[in-house]
Amino acid sequence: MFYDEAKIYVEAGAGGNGAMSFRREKYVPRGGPDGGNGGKGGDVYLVVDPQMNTLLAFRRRRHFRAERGGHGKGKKQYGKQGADLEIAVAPGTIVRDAESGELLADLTQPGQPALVARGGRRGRGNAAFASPSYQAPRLAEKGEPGQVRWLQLELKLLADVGIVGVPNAGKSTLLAAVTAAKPKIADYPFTTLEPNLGMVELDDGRSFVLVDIPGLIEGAHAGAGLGDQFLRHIERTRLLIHLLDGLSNDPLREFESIHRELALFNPTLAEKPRLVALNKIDLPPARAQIDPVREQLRGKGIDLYPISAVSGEGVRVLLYKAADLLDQIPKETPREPVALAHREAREDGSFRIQREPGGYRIRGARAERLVAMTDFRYSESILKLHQELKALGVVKALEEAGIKPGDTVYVGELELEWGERL
Ligand SMILES: Nc1nc2c(ncn2[C@@H]2O[C@H](COP(=O)(O)OP(=O)(O)OP(=O)(O)O)[C@@H](O)[C@H]2O)c(=O)[nH]1
Ligand SMILES: [Mg+2]
Repeated sequence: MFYDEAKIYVEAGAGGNGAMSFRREKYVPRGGPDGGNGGKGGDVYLVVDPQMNTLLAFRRRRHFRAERGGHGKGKKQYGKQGADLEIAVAPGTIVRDAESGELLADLTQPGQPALVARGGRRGRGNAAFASPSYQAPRLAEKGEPGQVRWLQLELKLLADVGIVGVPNAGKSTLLAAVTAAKPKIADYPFTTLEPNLGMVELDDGRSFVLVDIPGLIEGAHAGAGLGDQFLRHIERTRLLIHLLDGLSNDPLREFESIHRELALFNPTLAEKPRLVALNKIDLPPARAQIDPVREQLRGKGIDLYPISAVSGEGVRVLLYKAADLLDQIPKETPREPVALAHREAREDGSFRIQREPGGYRIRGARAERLVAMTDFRYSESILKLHQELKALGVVKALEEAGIKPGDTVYVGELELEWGERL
């Protein structure tokens, strides 16, 4: 099981309904309208929590709802605003709309919130509609439904250094030797089934995050072995340690085939700065390979770092070299979160009319919102909706499409019967 992808459902709170109410007082024969507005629905945000490093939490909980706004009441009492909901995600989480695939946010910085579902607008109470020429409005709006969507979360682990190599090279042994991570280690290939992360802390105070991924073999990009599904975990690392198995018959051939697999997955991986280490030099057959392998790599302009992950020989030199290189390679500058606010605030009045069996469907953000906010208990609300749809051009478009009284009009989740006034 891999926990670096998750699909979650987010639902912002609906706006509270406005109230329809008239003042009742002793000795005042006709009180004015005093129905208060509803409260705005709560928004849903994703926020980076630096403590988290997986999306594991979303296997236990997938559905998230922000609070709805309170309903307005008489005596001009406003409904309370629905509380926003913040969902904690690990740094490096990429958020997409699951349906459209649209990138919504790329969350790297702690505390950086991304709005992913907008709470519904408040419904206005009848007091809000009162004017000198309209002194006793008998209508109120319903709150707008909150935005609802499925999100696809993807976590690219933010490691600085990735260890790559054939199965059994000793990658996990090296990770375990230099960090507090406790990966599974065994003398058979494909011991590691998912990436392990650990923090290296050098005694000069420098530190970096190391990730060990499952072993690669020739053809990994086409699915051989465990395939290339883990390579995305090292796409954002700044440096690779390519670990060669000192007990292999031909470490250099393996070096080249792994390098090809990296390039086939993503050419930038093959271009990443890297250190090449030959492991297991505590064993004589491995030690005997140092000179020939070093010689062959030198021909390619590559230095070799002989190490033993078990005895520790050469490891310190390798880690210091890695830290020195990292000092020169800038960290990926965190990108700004994709701003959603302005894009969604711009709700234009465009719409389409579609023929459906037995009626017509209106598609368009504003038209759908106006209908969703109409409280059909009040005939004045229906009249107001009619005027609004007329102003948008919807009524004319329906008539041109040939609508007749009695036909059904579908808008969002509602079905309306086209009548005298609508
Ligand atoms: N003698 C010796 N054995 C080592 C050394 N490093 C790893 N090994 C052994 O090599 C075997 C494989 O080690 P792992 O760390 O599991 O190898 P890996 O590269 O993570 O393997 P996969 O996860 O399967 O890709 C284990 O039996 C280790 O004990 C070393 O420096 N010296
Ligand atoms: Mg391993």
